[in-house]
Amino acid sequence: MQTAIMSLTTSLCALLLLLSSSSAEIFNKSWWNSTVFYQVYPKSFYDSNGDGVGDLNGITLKLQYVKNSGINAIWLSPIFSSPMADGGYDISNFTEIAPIFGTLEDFEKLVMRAHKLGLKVVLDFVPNHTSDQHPWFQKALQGDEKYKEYYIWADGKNKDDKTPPNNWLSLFNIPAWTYVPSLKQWYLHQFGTIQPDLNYSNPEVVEEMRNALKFWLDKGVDGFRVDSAPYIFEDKELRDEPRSYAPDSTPDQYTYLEPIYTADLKPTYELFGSWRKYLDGYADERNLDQKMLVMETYSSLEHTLEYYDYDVLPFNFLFITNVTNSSTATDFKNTIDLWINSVPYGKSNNWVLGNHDRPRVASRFPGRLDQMTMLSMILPGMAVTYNGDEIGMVDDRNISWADTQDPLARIAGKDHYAAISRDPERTPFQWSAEENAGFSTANSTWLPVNPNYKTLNLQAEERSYQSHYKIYKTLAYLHRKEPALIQGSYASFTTNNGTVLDVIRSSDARTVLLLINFEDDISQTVDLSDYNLPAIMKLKVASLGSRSSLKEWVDKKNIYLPEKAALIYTSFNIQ
Ligand code: TEU
Repeated sequence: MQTAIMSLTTSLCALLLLLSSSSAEIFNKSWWNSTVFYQVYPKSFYDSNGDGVGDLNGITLKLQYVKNSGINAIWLSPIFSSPMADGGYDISNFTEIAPIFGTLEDFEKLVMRAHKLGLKVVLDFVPNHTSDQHPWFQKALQGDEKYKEYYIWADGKNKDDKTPPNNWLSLFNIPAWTYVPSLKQWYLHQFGTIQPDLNYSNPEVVEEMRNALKFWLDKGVDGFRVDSAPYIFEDKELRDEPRSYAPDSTPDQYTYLEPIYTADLKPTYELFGSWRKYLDGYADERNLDQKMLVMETYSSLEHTLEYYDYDVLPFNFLFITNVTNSSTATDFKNTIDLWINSVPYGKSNNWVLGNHDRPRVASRFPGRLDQMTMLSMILPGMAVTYNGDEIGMVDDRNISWADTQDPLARIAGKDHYAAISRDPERTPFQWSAEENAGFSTANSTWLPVNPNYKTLNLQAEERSYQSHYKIYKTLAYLHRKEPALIQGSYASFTTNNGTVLDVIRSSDARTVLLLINFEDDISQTVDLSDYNLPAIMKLKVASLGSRSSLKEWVDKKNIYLPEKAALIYTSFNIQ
C-alpha cells in the first residue's frame, strides 16, 4: 500500500512539476527553422586584395570555413554602391556592387560557390532611405519634381528655415529634418542627414524597390534581411510626437519622444506583407525554395509580433534587449517563454545573439558566451550568429576618436562617442596571430584590429583541445541534425532554488537537456528524478573549462553542475 501511495505521489508531483514548467509543441515550417544563420559584416570579414577593407572575394575564400563551422545560411550587410558614410547603410545604387567590395561578377561567383557548398545567401536590403548621393536625391535637390516626390518634403512650421515641420527626432539623436535653402523646404531623415527617407506613398518608389528585389532574386539570392523595418511610413499629417518620459532621456535624444507617428504604422506591415507574397510568387513560378524575408525591428513585442500577421519573420532580439549578465535563471526562462508563447503556432522562431549594431555577446556576457551559444542553438527555430562571435571576439573599447568611423559616434562627439560607438563590435575578424589577425596584408585596416588578436583568434581555437569555436561547431551541427532540436517539443523550468535553468527538447526518439548554473562560484548537484527524462544521458557539450570535472554518462537523479557551467546532455528515449 505504502509503495502504491508513494508512486502515486511521485506521479502527481511530476505532473505538478510539468504543469509548473512551460512546455510547447514546436512545429517547424520553413527551411530557415533548423538553420544556423550567420551575419557577415563584409568590411571586416576578409580582405583579399590588400586594401585594408574586407571584400566579396574574401568572403568567397572563407565560405569553406563557414560551411565547416556547421553554418548553412549567411546574410551580408550591405554590399551596394555607397559613400560608406554609414557603413554601406547609405546606398547610392540599389542594384550595383560597391567597387570597394568588388564587382557584380565577384558577387555571382560568391553565390555560385555558396550554393555549391549548400549555403543560402541572404542580402541586407535597406528600403527606408537612400544615400543623399543617390541620383534620385541629387535630382530632387535640383528641383526635379518627379524625384522630389521620391522623398518626404515639408514646409517649416513657420514656413522658414528656422523651425522644422514638427518635433520628430532621428535615431541618430539629431532632429529628423534638414532644410534645403534652394527648395525652401525640409526633408525627412529618420537616421543620418545623409540618409533621406524614401516616400512609399509614391507608387513609383514602391515599383523601384520591387525592381531592386527582383534584380537580386534573379542573381539567385535566397532572401533579404530588411533594415530599419519599422520606419518606412510616417504620419501623413506630420503630427508632433508626444514625450516618452523615458528616464535619463534628453530633448536631443531619439528616446525623448514616443515614435507613434514615425514607426510601426499599418501601411508598413502591409508593404512587407505584399513583399512576402511577391517572394512566394517569384519562388513558386520557378519551383524554388521559399525566399527568406526577415525584419530588423527593435519595436515593442506587440509590434514585433505583428509581422507574423503578414507571414513575415521578425528578428527576435530579446537576448539583446531583455537579458543581461546579471539576469537570473528565472529571467532567462521568462524571456524565452515570452517569445515562444507569443509566436503564433506554425510560425518560425529565431534567436539573435548579436549584430553589427550592438556590443558583442562575449562582451555582454563575460564568461558565459558558451551558455548563450547553447541557448541560441538548442531553442526551437533559427540560430543567428554575428561573425566573430563563434570564436568569442570581444568589443575593442579603446578605438581612438581619430579612428572612429561610426556616424552615430561622430555625431555624439569626442567627449561622448565611446559609450555609443558601434565600431567596437565591427573590428576585423581575428583569423590568426599573423599581422592584422590574418584579415589583411595592408599596412593599415579600415578599423584597427583588436590588439588581443595575438591570443584570441580562430587558428588558436582550432588548435586548442577545447575552445569556444569547437563548442560552437558542435552546437551548430547538433542544431541542424538532432531530431529533438529540429522538431522536438520545448519545456523549461528552474531548479536548485532558482539558480539553475533547465531546458528540455524532446521528440519521439530523442531528448536534449540543457542545464545552466547561474551561480558564478557554487557548483551544484541537480536532481531531475521527478521529470519525464531518460534515466541515463550522455554528455554532448560542456562550457569551456568545465568538461574535465564531468563524467560522460549521468543519472538524472544526480547531475554534477560546476559553477558558472552550461552543459548539454542527449539521449535516446528508450529507457
Ligand atoms: O539599424 C536600425 C536600427 O534599428 C537602429 O536602432 C540601429 O540599431 C542603430 O544602432 C541606431 O540606433 C539599421 C542598421 O542595422 C544600422 O547599422 C544602420 O546604421 C541603420 O539601420 C540605418 O540604416
